[in-house]
Amino acid sequence: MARSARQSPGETATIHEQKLTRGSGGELHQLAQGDIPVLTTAQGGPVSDDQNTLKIGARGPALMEDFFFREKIFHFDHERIPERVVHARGYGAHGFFETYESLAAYTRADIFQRAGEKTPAFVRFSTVAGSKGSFDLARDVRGFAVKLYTQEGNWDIVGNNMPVFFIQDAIKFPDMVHAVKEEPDRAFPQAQSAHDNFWDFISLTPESMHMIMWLMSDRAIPRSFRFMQGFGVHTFRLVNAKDESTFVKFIWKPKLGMQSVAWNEAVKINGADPDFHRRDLWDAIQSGNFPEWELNLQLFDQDFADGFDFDILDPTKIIPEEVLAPIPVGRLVLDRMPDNFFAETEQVAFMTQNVPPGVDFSNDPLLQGRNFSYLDTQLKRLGSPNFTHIPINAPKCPFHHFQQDGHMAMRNPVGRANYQPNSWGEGPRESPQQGFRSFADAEEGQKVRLRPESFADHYSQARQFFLSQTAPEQRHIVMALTFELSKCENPAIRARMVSHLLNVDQTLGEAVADKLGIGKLPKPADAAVPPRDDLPASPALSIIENGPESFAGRKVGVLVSPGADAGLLRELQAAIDKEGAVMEVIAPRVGGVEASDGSWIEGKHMIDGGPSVLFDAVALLVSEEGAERLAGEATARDFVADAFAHCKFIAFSAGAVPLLQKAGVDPKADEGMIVIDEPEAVSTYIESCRKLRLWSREMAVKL
Ligand code: HDE
Repeated sequence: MARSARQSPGETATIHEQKLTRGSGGELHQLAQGDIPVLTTAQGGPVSDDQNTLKIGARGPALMEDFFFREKIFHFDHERIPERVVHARGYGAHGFFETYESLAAYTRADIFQRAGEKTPAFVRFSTVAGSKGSFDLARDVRGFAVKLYTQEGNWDIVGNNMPVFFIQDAIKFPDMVHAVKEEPDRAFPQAQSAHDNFWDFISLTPESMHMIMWLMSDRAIPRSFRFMQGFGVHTFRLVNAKDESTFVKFIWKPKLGMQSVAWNEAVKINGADPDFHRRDLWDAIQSGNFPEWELNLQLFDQDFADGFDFDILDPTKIIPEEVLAPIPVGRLVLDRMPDNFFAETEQVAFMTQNVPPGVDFSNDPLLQGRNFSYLDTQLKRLGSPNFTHIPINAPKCPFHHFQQDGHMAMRNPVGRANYQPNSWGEGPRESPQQGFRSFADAEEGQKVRLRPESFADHYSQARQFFLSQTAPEQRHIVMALTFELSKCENPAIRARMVSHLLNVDQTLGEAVADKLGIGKLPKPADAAVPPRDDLPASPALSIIENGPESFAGRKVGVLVSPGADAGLLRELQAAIDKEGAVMEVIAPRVGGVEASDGSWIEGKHMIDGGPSVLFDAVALLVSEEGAERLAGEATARDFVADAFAHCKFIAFSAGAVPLLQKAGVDPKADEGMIVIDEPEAVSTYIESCRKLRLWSREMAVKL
């Protein structure tokens, strides 16, 4: 029940029938009344004045007695918890997983028993290296962590958007992370791998070469969380009711296809909207465009593993989709944002060891190490072994155990017996039938610290990845390597990296060396094993080859000026809506402009706030007069020049020509330039946009 507040000191006034009080600065504050609840302390005590501390006289010293002030400041002082040591910057959403068909033949996990079964899910996407407040479009791996609240407890698939990892053994993880994070003496660079320490470590760690190809590819600068794949990375096991095991790899595939941005674009997006990925997910979910992924399984047995070119326990290797087809087994839909970021996204605790009966681990040495790390890290971060009591981490199925007490215990066992066996007839008991049974794999051997010989080939799959990329994607890898290594001050590190690249691909190594200005090509690095014959290219590894079928989920930025053709704008809006895409208007003033027919076009952005890097395609609906005025503004010229340089499709009304010309863009440059006020032009434009980018322009613009 709402208590009525006593009035604060100070003059009160009734304006628009709301009770207001004047603070010491003369500003007005609303008072509790009617439906507005009374402000209280955390102990529930009503507060009379939230504007002034308790003092002796209006100008006197503050009093320790002011328990309300002390509680408020005390709590504020303790608002921060340690950020995650890796994956600190993340963004999450709720949703569900829907099982397509029963997988009982492979697993006894309850989640896979019934077609159509829906399981609540929470997903957190993240970057790895940057701090919590870093920008979204760092060149980095993205975390893709999925918590499935199954009827047999929480199952966490703590994956990344790349299917391989930098290292083969968990003992190297602290070194790898130290190397990529800011250098400890100077505390920079933030959220980037372009520095000496990272490349020093990498160039001394040949097992990372395959991952480096992924990290230098466009996969590391995704356009949206919604357009990236997710991978469990390690080989896991599924175990059925007969205790038979099948090896499995987990792959999430986005329904809207894959898409990344260009590096030059990423750099600018980070300035224009550091929350680009967050905002994108928020906007999509809040507007009812729920992103969706299909869970695919690569299933295989011991015979396949024995016959495969590489060790299935080696987390620096993939099984190409062309060698072993992934099978779609369900879909993940994200349909609700958390109510509170901290309570849910920040406090969510993912742990690789959270698996239900019917899912089990392999001996991948990275996975084995992770199974220790994730529990340990939650205690540090969340401060109590009772972190499972936090609603986001609590199972949604019945659970019973005897764990008790500790900091922040929200629920303890009830009754007398808090142990078992007991003769009180109280409490839960274990169940050999329903409980988790580890797959009884036979293991024997000497205790050793050894890397298996079968992990020794570090270059063949790196080469396969490079050769599987389209020409623009290969160019991007060359440019990314050149950029990153150009930031290394020590020339020896650059040369050592080139010596590895020569083992991946001679032309790649030569191109990077050339762009870095390395006059004398270094000798290729010594390889632990001789190179094998080229592996067949895998088209599944290319983003461009696996783009969307439509422009759905993408965004068009329409730049308008006073006198813009309102009819054309409506036509464009209708076509974009039909495609399932989004249109946003950019105007010289955010309030909008008067259109040709006297109607009013509202702006979503002003030009400085809506540069073209925030959109997948742009349109210029400007009158000739408007174009001439805009041509005098640097931001408007950048809008056009960037859209062109980033190979985007540009629709423009005939009046826009002066703006294009001033921006240095030839209106007839290529088929990506579409005059929009001609018949059928709107549909031609939308059709073109489905290709996302006109990569053939890239060589001309030297992106
Ligand atoms: Fe992690 N990792 N990791 N990692 N990881 C963490 O756990 C660790 C690895 C991944 O959104 C930490 O709760 C070790 C691979 C994601 O909350 C920590 C090793 C993959 C997230 C940890 C790895 C991942 C983490 C830090 C090498 C892809 C964010 C905070 C053996 C398959 C989860 C935390 C979220 C987070 C340890 C390697 C994915 C320290 C020791 C490989 C998506 O426990």
